[in-house]
Amino acid sequence: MEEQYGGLDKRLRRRRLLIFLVLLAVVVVITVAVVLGVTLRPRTNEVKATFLERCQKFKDYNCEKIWDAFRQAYVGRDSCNVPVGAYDALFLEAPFVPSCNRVMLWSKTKDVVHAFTAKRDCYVTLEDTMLGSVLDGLTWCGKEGSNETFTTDCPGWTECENNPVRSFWNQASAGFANAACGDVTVLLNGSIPKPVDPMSIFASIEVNRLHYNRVKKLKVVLVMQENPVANCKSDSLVALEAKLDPGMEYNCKEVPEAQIEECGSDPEKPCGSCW
Ligand code: JS2
Repeated sequence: MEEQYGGLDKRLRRRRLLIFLVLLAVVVVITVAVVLGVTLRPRTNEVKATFLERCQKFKDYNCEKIWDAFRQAYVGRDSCNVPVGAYDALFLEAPFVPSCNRVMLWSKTKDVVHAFTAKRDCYVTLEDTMLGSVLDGLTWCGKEGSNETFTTDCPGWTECENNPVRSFWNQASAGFANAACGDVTVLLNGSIPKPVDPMSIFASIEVNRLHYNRVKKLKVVLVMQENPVANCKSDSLVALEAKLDPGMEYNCKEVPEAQIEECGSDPEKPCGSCW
């Protein structure tokens, strides 16, 4: 008799364990589905809201029209098949305004540059222009068969050449450099062995577009922190000077980062005295 109950008890325990495992599996599947649904869901509204909010800070732009010109570059496309030319309509809708003696380029110095231009309006970086501003820090892509904008599951910068973010910044940097005239300033990083990295946007795209018929001088500010590893005589800087159009003036100054920060914070000081 006892064995019979013991067997019944065992079957009962086994059945309860089975029900528990099935319920646990259902909970796990639902949780994974919800997490994937949230992370991979389209974010059109979020990206569009940020885009329009930032765009509206600039006068005389039809922001809705610019958003439409922007999205048509990548929506519905394989996000490794968005070449720089996909953004042509966008840059026609919002071309860069020529800027003389105010263009500031940078490479591996984004934080110090934007901390400076946030306080002083004597220079303009790409990210201070309308198009550079609306997309600064954002990630976006489309998917074949979808009309939406995604911000997750997009290709990284090096994953494929023709991804939406990389093609935008490459095309924007080219357009911004083409609109430069007079003196151009570039802030480079003295804490790295090669302040002019040939693979960088500055070296591979922007420098090639500084032509003597518009740009008369390139001023390099080599930002020096504690224990710098480069100086104005470093190979990559000598090579930079050699690359410039004949006739274009060049100078390079090694400037402590603290001096740039301090000068940027003092509105009494003319920008030109900061280096
Ligand atoms: C801005 C982004 C993002 O002269 C500068 C700027 O004009 C920039 O557009 O290109 C130059 C800097 O690029 P570079 O020389 O490759 O230096 P880096 O420090 O390695 O570049 C950081 C990334 C520049 C392109 N870029 N620019 N805002 O949100 C942004 N995302 C990327 N990838």
